[in-house]
Parts: sequence; C-alpha cells; structure tokens
Amino acid sequence: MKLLEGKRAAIFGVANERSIAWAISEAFHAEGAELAFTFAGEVLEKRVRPLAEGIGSILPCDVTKDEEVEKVFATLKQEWGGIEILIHAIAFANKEDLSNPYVQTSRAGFHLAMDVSAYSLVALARHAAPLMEGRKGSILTLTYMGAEKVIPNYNVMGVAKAALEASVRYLAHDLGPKGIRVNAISAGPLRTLAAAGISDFKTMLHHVAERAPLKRNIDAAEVGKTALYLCSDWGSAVTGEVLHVDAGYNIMGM
Ligand code: NAD
Ligand code: IMJ
Repeated sequence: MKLLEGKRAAIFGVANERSIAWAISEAFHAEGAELAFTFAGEVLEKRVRPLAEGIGSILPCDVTKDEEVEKVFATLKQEWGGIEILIHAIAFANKEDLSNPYVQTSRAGFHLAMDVSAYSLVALARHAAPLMEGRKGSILTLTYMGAEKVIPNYNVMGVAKAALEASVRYLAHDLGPKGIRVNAISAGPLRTLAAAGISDFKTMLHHVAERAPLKRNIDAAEVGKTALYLCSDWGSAVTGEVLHVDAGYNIMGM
C-alpha cells in the first residue's frame, strides 16, 4: 500500500518544473495521491497545464481574490467531495522591496507581501477545513529562515514569513480539534523562479554549503520527501511545527 493511497491533495504554487510545489507533487504522485493544481494568471496556466496533464486537474486561483479562492473550493467539493491535503507554496513581494533597505517599505508593499504570502494561508485553511471534515487533514506551507534571522534583501518577505510561521501555530490550535494538522517546512535556498534575479544567489548557495553541518545545499526532492512525511500518517502526531530542511544551516551560531 502506497503512503498516500486514496488521499486527495490540492496544490497551490506550481509555476514550473523547478517549483518546490512541483517536487512535492511528484513525491505525492509516486505515493498514490490524487492531485489538483491551481495557477495564478494566464501566463502560468501555459506552464502548469502541460505539467499537470496526466497527473491531475488544474484550476485558476489568484489568492488575493476572494471569489477565485471560493470558486476553487466549490469546484473541489463538487468534483471530489472532500480533500485530505492542502499545499501552500506561495509568496510574493514587490521587486523593489527585495532590494531597497527594509526601512523604505511602503504601506502598499507591506500589505501586498502580507496578503499574498501570509494571509492567503489563513484564507485557504478556512475554506479547506470543511472539506477535510470527518477525516484526518494535513495543511503544509513553505517558509524560509529569513523569518527568524536577518537575510540581506529578504526584507518584507522575512516579516511576512514570520507572520506565516505564527499563523501555522494559531491555525494548528484552531483546527487540531477537527483532526487537521498544520505545519511548515523551512527550506534552504533553491534555484526556483522565486529565487531568480536575486543578486549573488550563487554566492549565497556557496555560503550555505560551506557552513551547513551537511556541507552542501539541499534539492527540491528532499523537500518533497519531508512533505510526504508531514502529510502522511507518518506525521500523525506532528502539528504547529516549522521543520527545517536546510542541511542544518539554521543551527549554526558561528
Ligand atoms: P515559485 O516561483 O516556483 O513558486 C512561487 C509560487 O507563488 C508561484 O507558483 C506563483 O504563481 C505563486 N504566487 C505568487 N503570487 C500569487 C498569487 N497572488 N496567487 C496565487 N499564487 C501566487 O518558487 P518556489 O521557490 O517554489 O516558492 C514556493 C514557496 O517556497 C514560497 O512560499 C517561497 O517563499 C518558499 N521558499 C522558497 C525557497 C527558495 O529558495 N526557492 C526557500 C524557502 C522557502
Ligand atoms: C528572496 C529575496 C532575497 C533573498 C532571498 C530570496 N534568498 C532566498 C530567496 C536568500 C533563498 C527566495 N525565497 C526564499 C523567497 O521566498 C522568495 C520570494 C519572492 C521572490 C520574488 C522575486 C520576484 C518578485 N517578487 C518576489 N516575491 C517574493 O518580483
């Protein structure tokens, strides 16, 4: 029996084959899960459709739009009746807010980063919970060490990730009595679209590989394997947790 046989997962955040959400999807598919993907905007639909083909359905969902969020869950209810797993792998901030000093962040830029990267988990969890009613559910989000420590240029995203991580704990408290677990994976740096255009990303990868206890970077498949643990019965007593998948980098002080 495969680990996720009979489980249905809604995956938010696949942009292309490099996306962390895609690595999670591949791990879930290999373990027998049924998948549904969402995409944000027509440009990404062209990328996501060929990937999803054959392994799952696809639905539009820009998480800043309440009506699109409602529609996705109404469709999932209609098509599947319920879900067991929700993956949230979404983040966005204005480009200039990831290069200017943090102190210059505008009110609008702060709101945008918080809305897309933190509040969206609350909205998705609220809509997913009734679809998970009566069965064991698992909600998983992706975060980064910039929530805990200063990472140059991560700026407003670090603040949004700190809110996201606190949300994981409050959601775990709210939804625990319904049998729904809520966790986060704090992943080490990975070359995805969200990391494209970051100046000196290569230097950052070297910095991590030199200092991390495992003396290397991670790959997306390793995030997939940890997601499998957290979202399957193997993680049945784990909730409200932020689990680092970063070759141990975060434990270092010097
Ligand atoms: P990615 O660019 O492949 O994924 C980001 C996703 O966010 C995209 O699919 C994009 O469509 C989606 N998104 C942005 N705005 C949206 C909106 N308004 N509505 C719906 N979706 C929206 O990059 P990724 O690295 O796979 O990022 C996934 C998650 O992993 C993010 O939360 C990111 O912060 C986190 N993370 C990434 C790294 C890294 O180094 N790449 C490290 C730790 C955590
Ligand atoms: C992002 C910015 C600065 C430093 C960074 C990152 N480091 C890493 C990332 C060191 C690993 C990637 N990351 C963890 C993210 O969460 C990225 C989020 C993101 C990226 C962009 C780029 C394009 C854009 N807006 C973005 N919003 C959020 O316009």
